Amino acid sequence: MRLKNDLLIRAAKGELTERTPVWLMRQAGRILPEYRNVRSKLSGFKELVKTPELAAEVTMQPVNLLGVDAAIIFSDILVIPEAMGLSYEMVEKKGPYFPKTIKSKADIKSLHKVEDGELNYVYEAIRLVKRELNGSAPLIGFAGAPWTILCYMIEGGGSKTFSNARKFLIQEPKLAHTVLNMITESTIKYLHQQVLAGADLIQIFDSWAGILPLNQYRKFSMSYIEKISKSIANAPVTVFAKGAYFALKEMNNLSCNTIGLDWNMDINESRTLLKSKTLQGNLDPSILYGDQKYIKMETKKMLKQFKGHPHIANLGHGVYPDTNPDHVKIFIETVKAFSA
Ligand code: 1CP
Repeated sequence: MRLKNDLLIRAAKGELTERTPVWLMRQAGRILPEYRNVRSKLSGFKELVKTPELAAEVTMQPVNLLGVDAAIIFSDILVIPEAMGLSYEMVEKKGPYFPKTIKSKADIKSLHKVEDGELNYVYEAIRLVKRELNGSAPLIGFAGAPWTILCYMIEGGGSKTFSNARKFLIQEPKLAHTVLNMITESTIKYLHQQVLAGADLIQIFDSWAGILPLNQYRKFSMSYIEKISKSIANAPVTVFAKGAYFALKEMNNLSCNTIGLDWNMDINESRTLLKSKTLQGNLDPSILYGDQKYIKMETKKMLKQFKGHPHIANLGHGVYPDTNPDHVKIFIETVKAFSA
C-alpha cells in the first residue's frame, strides 16, 4: 500500500521534507478523554493491549483527533518480558508490577525466547490499523531496548534508580549478557513480525539509558541496540535513548536512520555529532503546560534550530498524562504551519 502521507518515512531516510512531520511519544493512551472512555469499560490495561480491535481503535485516535503525521501501535514494551515468561500486572495509577523477577541463574532457566506464534495480538492490531489508515499516515512499530527491558525484569516495576538492575550488571555480568541476548533475539523476531504485519518504521525505546555510564552503556545496551537495528532491513529505525547525551557521538555509528533527542540534548551539538542521522524531538513536554503564545514561541524556536537538517518534530519524552489535548494541537499545528 502506497502512503499518501510519507513525510515521516522520507525524513527518516534523510530527506529535507517540504514540511516537518510531527507525532508525539505516548500520543495514544495518555491524554485523550476518548482513550479513557474506551479504557473505562474494560477490566484493565492488558485487556486493551490484547484485544486487537480495541488496540487498533485507540491507535487511530491521535491520528483522527490530533492530526499527527504517524500512528504508533498501542501496546507496551513489557509484552516482551511477559512472552519470555515474566508476566506483569498493570496496577491502576501506579504502573507495572512483576510478581516474579530475575535474581539468580535459576530465575533465568524458566525464561524462553519469543517464538513465532506468540504476540499475535500485536500483529493483528497492526494489520487492523493499516487497513484503517489506508495509507493516510505511516504506522510506527516499537519495542524496548534490551537494557530497559532488563531493568523491569530485575526490578519488577518502575524505580528511581534501578539500583537492583545496576547491581546485577556489577555482580552478575555474564548472566546479564545471557538475558540481554535472549531479549535481543526475541525483540528481533518481534520487530520482524511487526514489519511483516505492516509497521512502516520501528522505534526502539531505551528509557533508562541515562542511568548507565558510557563504558557500561556501550557493553550492556548499545551493542544490543546495534544488533537489533542491523537486523531490520525493510523499515527505517529510530533509536530513542533517554538521557544518553554522553553516547550521541557513538550513536552516529549505529545502523539506524534516526536518533531521538530528549529536551536536555543540545540541538546544535547533536547536529554536529550526528551528521549522518535524522534527528527527532525534542520539545520539553512541560512546555505544553504553558499558554498558546508560549507553546507557539517555544515550538518555533525548536524548529528553527533543526532547520536545514532532516528532522521529525516530537517531544523530548512522552507527553505528560495531564496535558491539555488542545495544547497538543497547538504544538502540532505550529509545526505544520512553520515549515509549510
Ligand atoms: O492504563 C493505562 O492506560 C496505563 C498507562 C500506559 C499506557 C497507555 C502504560 C503503562 N503503557 C501504555 C502504552 C504504551 N507504553 C505505549 C503505546 C503508545 C502510546 O502511548 O502512544 C508505548 C509506546 C509505551 C512504551 C513504554 N512503556 C515505555 C517507553 C517509553 C517511555 O515513556 O519511556 C516504558 C518505559 C513503558 C513501561 C510502562 N508502561 C506503563 C507505565 C506506567 C510504564 C512506566 C513504568 C515506570 O514508571 O517505569
